[in-house]
Amino acid sequence: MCCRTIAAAVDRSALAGTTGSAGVDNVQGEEQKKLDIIANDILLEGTREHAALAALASEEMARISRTSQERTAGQYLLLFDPLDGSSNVDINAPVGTIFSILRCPGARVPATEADFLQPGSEQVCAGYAIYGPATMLVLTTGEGTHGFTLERGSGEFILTHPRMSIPCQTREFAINTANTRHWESPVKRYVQECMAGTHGPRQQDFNMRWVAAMVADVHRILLRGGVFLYPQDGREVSRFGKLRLLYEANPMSMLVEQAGGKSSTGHERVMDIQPHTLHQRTPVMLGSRDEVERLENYHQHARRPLPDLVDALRNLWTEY
Ligand code: FDP
Repeated sequence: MCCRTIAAAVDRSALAGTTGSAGVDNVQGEEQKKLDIIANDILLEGTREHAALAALASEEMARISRTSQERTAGQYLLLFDPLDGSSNVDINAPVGTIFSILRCPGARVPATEADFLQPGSEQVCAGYAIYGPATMLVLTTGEGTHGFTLERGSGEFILTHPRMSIPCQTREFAINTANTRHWESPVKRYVQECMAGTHGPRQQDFNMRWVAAMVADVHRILLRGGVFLYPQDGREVSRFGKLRLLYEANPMSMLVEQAGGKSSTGHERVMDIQPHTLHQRTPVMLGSRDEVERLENYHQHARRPLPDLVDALRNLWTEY
């Protein structure tokens, strides 16, 4: 219901004058778009009265918001990124809503922020809506990942992509290569080897895609495979990665794992991370299993000093 309303708001944005910046920053110090705020309000409005929910958390809100059920102890906690990739709105490119549902531990009354700090493996449901040429809802409750397409006439989501499955192997990767100089050596090595194509160690040509909306990049991977990387890097802002653990990385990781893929920070499974703060960031590498395992391998390898030297020599060799 909320996703249908957000889809309509995105659809009308150029006509309604709701593209562009709202002129304020969110809790993470990032510029808020008008539609970030609109989508957040739609979700708050549409879920606040839900009997099953104890509290909500959003990328756009510094603190959690308790629902009207706080006294009757709703059983679940809802987390969301109301409009992922929102800079795409201004150019009529895909954006989405990402969400995650957790059990409220012991159905405490009222729920607290600490109740939200659960590892991704505790999620009972995860999903996203993508607002592209068609609006789709992609969901998992732990029994596979399934895609539903909005039929605009009836307003119903019809199951069109049952049991989505990510092939183990791929020749497509997604990363913002403008950040190459900031990456750590295992990520540099991985991307350089992909770019070296048939003459490099991978002995095959790779393709690169970057929509700059995680929801769209992950959607492509669920449909045809690939690997998506937003690693930590040398910049202060992404020292611990860019993506938010609780309402971006965890739900996407559950969807990917339920489709047979893998999701890692390079060092550990994303869904095993014990969160410490609501808006915590994490590095993410997810998608086709063989590629994510290769990345983990490179990270493990890079921890030892000698392979680090080998990497440095390899980088020099590739650069000159
Ligand atoms: P955005 O900031 O536009 O919301 O959530 C963060 C995110 O988008 C992802 O959806 C996207 O993959 C990434 O950031 C884009 O990052 P770059 O600006 O580095 O391209």
